[in-house]
Amino acid sequence: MRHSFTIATSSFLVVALFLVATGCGTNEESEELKALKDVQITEYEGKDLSSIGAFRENSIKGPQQVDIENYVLKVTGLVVDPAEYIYDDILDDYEHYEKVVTLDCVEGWSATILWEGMLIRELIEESAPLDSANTIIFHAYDGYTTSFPIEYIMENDILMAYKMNGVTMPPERGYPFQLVAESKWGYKWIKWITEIELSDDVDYEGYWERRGYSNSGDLDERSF
Ligand SMILES: Nc1nc2c(c(=O)[nH]1)N[C@H]1C(S)=C(S)[C@@H](COP(=O)(O)O)O[C@H]1N2
Ligand SMILES: [Mo]
Repeated sequence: MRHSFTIATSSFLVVALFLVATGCGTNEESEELKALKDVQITEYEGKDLSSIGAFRENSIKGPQQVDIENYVLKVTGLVVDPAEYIYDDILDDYEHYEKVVTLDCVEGWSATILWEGMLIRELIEESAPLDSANTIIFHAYDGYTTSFPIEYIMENDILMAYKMNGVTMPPERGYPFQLVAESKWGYKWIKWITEIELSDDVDYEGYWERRGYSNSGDLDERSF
């Protein structure tokens, strides 16, 4: 008995040490994020904002470092004119919008941020979707995907953000671009976007959707 107790205790210790070593359950921040805290804004039009550091980092493959010199954003699939854009095209050629929106993760935390970016529908209209396109699938640098009915993106002024709380989006948060999928659960807010694919597959399921999360991702519905 004594012997098995020792084994159970030591395996518990190994698991606990592993969790501490990998940073699980904690809210570790890089030096870069700490520095951004001093320059980001904390209030906007009377609304208190969360800190960029308030997010819990739980991306499927950890933070991605996108090499902006080689970065291209593609619009593909069921369109008349497939297109490719570099980072500066998105910042310079489209009207700039800002919005305070709250991201709610299914884990129970949320963050209210001033997002700055451009309207994705302007980009999609340029490629002229075919009539058969009814779904938009977003792809990311880490292999993550998620999708939406085309009307959600075209009719709701949905932003693709490049700034948070007045500063350029840091790598952990999705640099260069994160989708501001308002009224949807956090797993719909895809970071490190690389491709916007027009599709006719209404049943397409992204990374978390394939693992049981709701495909609509609507905040007012159950997520699982
Ligand atoms: N590319 C990519 N985007 C992603 C994720 C991811 O793992 N990879 N995680 C999603 C989830 S579950 C949430 S809650 C939000 C915010 O996650 P963060 O706190 O890790 O930034 O990003 C979403 N976008
Ligand atoms: Mo999440």
